[in-house]
Amino acid sequence: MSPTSKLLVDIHTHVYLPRYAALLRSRAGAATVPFIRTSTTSEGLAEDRLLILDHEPSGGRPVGPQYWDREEKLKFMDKHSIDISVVSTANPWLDFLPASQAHTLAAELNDDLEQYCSTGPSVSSSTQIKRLYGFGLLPLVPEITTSVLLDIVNQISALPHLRGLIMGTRGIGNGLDDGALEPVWAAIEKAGLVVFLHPHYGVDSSAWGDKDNGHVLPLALGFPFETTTAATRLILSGVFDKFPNLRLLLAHSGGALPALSSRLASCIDHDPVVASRLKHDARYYLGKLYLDAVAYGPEELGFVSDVISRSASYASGASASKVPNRSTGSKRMLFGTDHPFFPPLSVTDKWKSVTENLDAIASVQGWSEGDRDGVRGGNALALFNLQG
Ligand code: 5CU
Repeated sequence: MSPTSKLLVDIHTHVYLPRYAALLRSRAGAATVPFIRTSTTSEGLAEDRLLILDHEPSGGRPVGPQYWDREEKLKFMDKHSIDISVVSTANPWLDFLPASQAHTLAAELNDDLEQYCSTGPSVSSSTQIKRLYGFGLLPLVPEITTSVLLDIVNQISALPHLRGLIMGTRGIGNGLDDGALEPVWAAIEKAGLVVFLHPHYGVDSSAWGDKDNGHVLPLALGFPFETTTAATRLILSGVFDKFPNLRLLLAHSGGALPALSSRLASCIDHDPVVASRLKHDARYYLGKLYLDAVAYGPEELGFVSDVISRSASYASGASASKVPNRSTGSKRMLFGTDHPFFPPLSVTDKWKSVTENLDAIASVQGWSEGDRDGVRGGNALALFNLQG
C-alpha cells in the first residue's frame, strides 16, 4: 500500500446499484427516460441499452455489469491504481419518481450503498480504511416533505461509510435556491456531510442547433453549464452566509463558474438588490467550494486553482493580496474519473478519460509534488475524514 499521503482517491465515480438497475429494467416500456431495455444486435444477440438522457444517440448506450457490479468497480480501480473510491448513484437519481416511491427507494439505496462499501475490501491489512465509501441519496422530488428529507439526512449521517450525498440541480422542483431547502442545508451542515452537486438536464436543447453532434454538446457544455447556474443561484441565495460550514463539491471543476466569477461579481455590484443579499463579493464564495479535477487539461486545473485561491482577498473588508496562489487553490480540488461513463471506444489497457485527468494533475505549472498528491488523494482523505 502507498503511504496515505500518496493514496489515489476517486471522488467522482458512479454506480447504478442492483436495486436501481432493476427499477430501470422495469421501466423498459416507459414513454420517457430513464430506462434499460434489451435490444437485438445485427448479429442477433440480446444487448441491454441504457437511456437516461433525452435524445440518446443510437438507441441508447450498451450497459453491463460495469454499471452495477462491485467487482467490476474494484477491477477498474485496480487497473488504474485507484486505492479508494467515493461512489455515488449516477443521474437521474430519484428525480423521475413520485414522492412516496422516492422516499422508500432513497432509504433502501442508502442502506444498499452502505452494504456495498462496508463489506468491500480494506486498503490494506494494516488499516481500517476501506476501498469504498459512498454518497447517499435524498428523495429530492416535488411534494416530498421537509421532515422526510431531514429523516434521510439523519439516516445517511448514521451510516458510517456514507460521507456525503449526491444531488442534482432541481431541488424539490424550484432549484437549489428554494427557501424550503434551508432546513435541509442546516441539517447537512450540522451532520458534516459533503454535498456533491452533479448535473443531469443540461440546458435547453434548442441551443444545440440542427447538426447531429451526438451527445458532445450536452455533455461538454450543457452539463457543466447546468452546474454553473445551480451553484451560482445557491451563492446568490446567500446559502454560504447562512451556512458557512456547508461543504459543497461541484462536478466537472465547477463548469464555467471559475471563468465567469469576476463577471458575476461585477453584475452583482451593479444590482443593489442582489448585492444587499450577500455579505461578500461573489468571488469570496468560490473559495468555499470544493471542485473535482475532472477537467482533462492542466491549463484548466491551474486556472481554476488560481481563481479559488483569491477567495480570501474578496472577503468583505479584506486587504489580502489578489495575487493568485495555485498551491492554496489546489487544496480544494479532488481527482475523479466519472466511471463507468466515458469508456474507451477500442480495447485499451487504461481508460483515456482517467489517464488524461491524471496526466493533467501531473503537469499543472506551479503545483508542487505535495499539491499534486493532495489533488490525487490527500484532499479527499481530509474532506471525507478517511484517515482510518
Ligand atoms: O455520458 C453521460 O451521459 C454521463 C452521464 O449521464 N452522467 C455522468 O455523470 N457522466 C456522463
